Amino acid sequence: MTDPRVAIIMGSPNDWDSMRGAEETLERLGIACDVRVISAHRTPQRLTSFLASAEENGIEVVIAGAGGAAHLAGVTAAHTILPVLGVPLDSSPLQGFDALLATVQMPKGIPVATFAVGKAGAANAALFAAAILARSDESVRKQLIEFREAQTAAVPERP
Ligand code: RP5
Repeated sequence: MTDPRVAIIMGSPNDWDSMRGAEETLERLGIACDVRVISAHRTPQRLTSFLASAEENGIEVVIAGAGGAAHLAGVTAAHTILPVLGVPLDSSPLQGFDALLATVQMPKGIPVATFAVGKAGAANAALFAAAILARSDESVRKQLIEFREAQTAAVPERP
């Protein structure tokens, strides 16, 4: 496998069931990724040290999944100019609505691209990361086109 170009970070090991689809999607598109558990509040130093070297380590996009008062994507975006794709997760009594608002409502100046709550968002964040890479990588572009074609072909004309 080549060097990771996408980082997938999540606030808790308990987020992995929701976030594994991001890794699977990137794998299907032939994009190497680095998957880490990093919490903005429980492991703040892990976050800053990971982000301090992410760009020089070849990371081009960061996907950040978190639930509850989900500040991981926002804090990540504050520490890097890499594109940050936020995935709100359904891990609290508010069923992800809290995480959705926390992720999408970034104050002006530090953007986080926010995806759907949960597994759909994780997979779509990976597809979006691929779309970013595809702008300058013809092989990723081809993989993405093939993915779309296979997805279309898999939809039956009748139920
Ligand atoms: C967030 O708190 C994590 O992203 C997770 O979704 C949520 C709950 O974490 P655990 O208490 O299950 O580890 O930081």
